[in-house]
Amino acid sequence: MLNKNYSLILLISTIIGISFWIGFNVNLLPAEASINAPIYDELFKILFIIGLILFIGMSVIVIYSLFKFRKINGQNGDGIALEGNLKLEIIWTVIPSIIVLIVGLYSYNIYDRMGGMRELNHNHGMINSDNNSEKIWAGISQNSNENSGIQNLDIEVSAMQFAFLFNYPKGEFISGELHVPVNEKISIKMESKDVIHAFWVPEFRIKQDIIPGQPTILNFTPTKVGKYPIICAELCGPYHGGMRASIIVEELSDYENWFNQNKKTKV
Ligand SMILES: [Cu+2]
Repeated sequence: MLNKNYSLILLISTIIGISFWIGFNVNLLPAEASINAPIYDELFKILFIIGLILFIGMSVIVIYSLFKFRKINGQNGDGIALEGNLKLEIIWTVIPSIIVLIVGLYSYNIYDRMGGMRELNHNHGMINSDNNSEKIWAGISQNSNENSGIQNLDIEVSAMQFAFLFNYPKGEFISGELHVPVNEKISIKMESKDVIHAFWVPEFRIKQDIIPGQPTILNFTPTKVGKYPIICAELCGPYHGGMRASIIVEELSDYENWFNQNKKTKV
């Protein structure tokens, strides 16, 4: 009996060990290109490991049962039916409850660290004083209380069937590509011209709905120079699948060059 218990503990520890190893060494996610990405990936790893423990554990039980409980020659039934097993029922209620509770609290902590619980405000008031009183409905606010030191960084996103347009009010121009400098706090204000869309950058691990009549904001800090896809993540019509744009993260000097080339010269 003692031996059986030891091998069971050994088996469970091996499964947990393998799951942790895979969880920390197999990366299924795209590049981490914003401050939010590593925070989000922490949660993903934990969920992935829990999933792996369950998957490997169940597979082992199924394969074991296939051999252990095979029909023996001459056997004509399933044997005496089992009824109730209080110990087992307590175990399979308590353990999942604890896991779900921990995942819930941990997800809250991750959302908080990503800025989800912070008060929203937006610095677009400088362009149009009316904006100060405008109600912002929702968004992730990573850096609401701090201002980026960079000028010309106000960006307004318009979403429509089936495109994103990026308005740079300080330069009075509209772009089809979103350009932002690396390692700067970016705050975008988003509005929809028609139906609900969503602004999703997988490499940044952020997604925010864009809702007609209710401006939303999204704050993020890109950490890696490169070109990443912006994908509409809300089924918005027949060409929803083609509703994509690009975000180009570049060094500050490159961003300023691009901005200066595009801005309308003031008379
Ligand atoms: Cu869309």
